[in-house]
Amino acid sequence: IDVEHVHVLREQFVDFMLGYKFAIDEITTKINILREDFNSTHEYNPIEHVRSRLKSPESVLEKVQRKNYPMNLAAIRENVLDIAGVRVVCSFISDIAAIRDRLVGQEDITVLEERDYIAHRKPNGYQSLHLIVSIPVFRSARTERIPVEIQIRTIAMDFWASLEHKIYYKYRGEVPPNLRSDLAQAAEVATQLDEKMEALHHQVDRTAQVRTNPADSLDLS
Ligand code: 0O2
Repeated sequence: IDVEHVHVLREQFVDFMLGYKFAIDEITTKINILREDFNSTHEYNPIEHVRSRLKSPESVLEKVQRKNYPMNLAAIRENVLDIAGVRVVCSFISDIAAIRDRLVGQEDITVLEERDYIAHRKPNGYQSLHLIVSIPVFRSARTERIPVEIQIRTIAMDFWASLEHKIYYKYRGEVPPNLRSDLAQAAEVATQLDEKMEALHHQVDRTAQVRTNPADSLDLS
């Protein structure tokens, strides 16, 4: 391989990664629109915060090697589906489905994969709803469909996951059994907190309805 060829490959890779950055921009805009619209029409904000990350070129290439995928851009596009990642942190469990449904229902979004680690919690206690979607990105010379991994979870699930992530890295994946069982217990507590908060949330909602419209509440009872 000569120097010129390496230069071309590098440019192609930089351009390839740029598509993922644009896909993150598109999804983030969609989520911000949902957030603002919810706020305006329901006076309610189901989204606490949104984070996004673009996988570094090193970790994309590391994953391709680790998983033995062919080393070309088409194969990377097809196989490495978490290059673009967006995490939506919601206040309550019911917000997760509300956000999911409103994203999945948009006609330019195609769901490639969905993993519900809330209905089916991972053995270590991890909970989150994972969607892999693809979205068109309109570039100056062409349109590309780019996959984006969207993780939707509550604040409690996010709190748990960020601590577990730190512990996992600290022990390089070999978490001692006592810590593992403490983490599983903490996940259970997080679920209980989520359920309690959800119940409280509904209670507050009902009280607010009675206050603003006492006649309606009489009809309901
Ligand atoms: P980062 O730094 O967040 O990107 P694969 O991605 O193919 O290796 P798989 O099984 O296809 O794995 O994906 P999965 O498990 O549906 O989701 C992968 C991502 O979800 C992870 O990305 C984490 O962000 C999150 N995740 C999954 N399981 C756990 C877990 O047990 N604990 C925590 N804290 N996060 C988890 P990365 O690439 O690992 O990390």
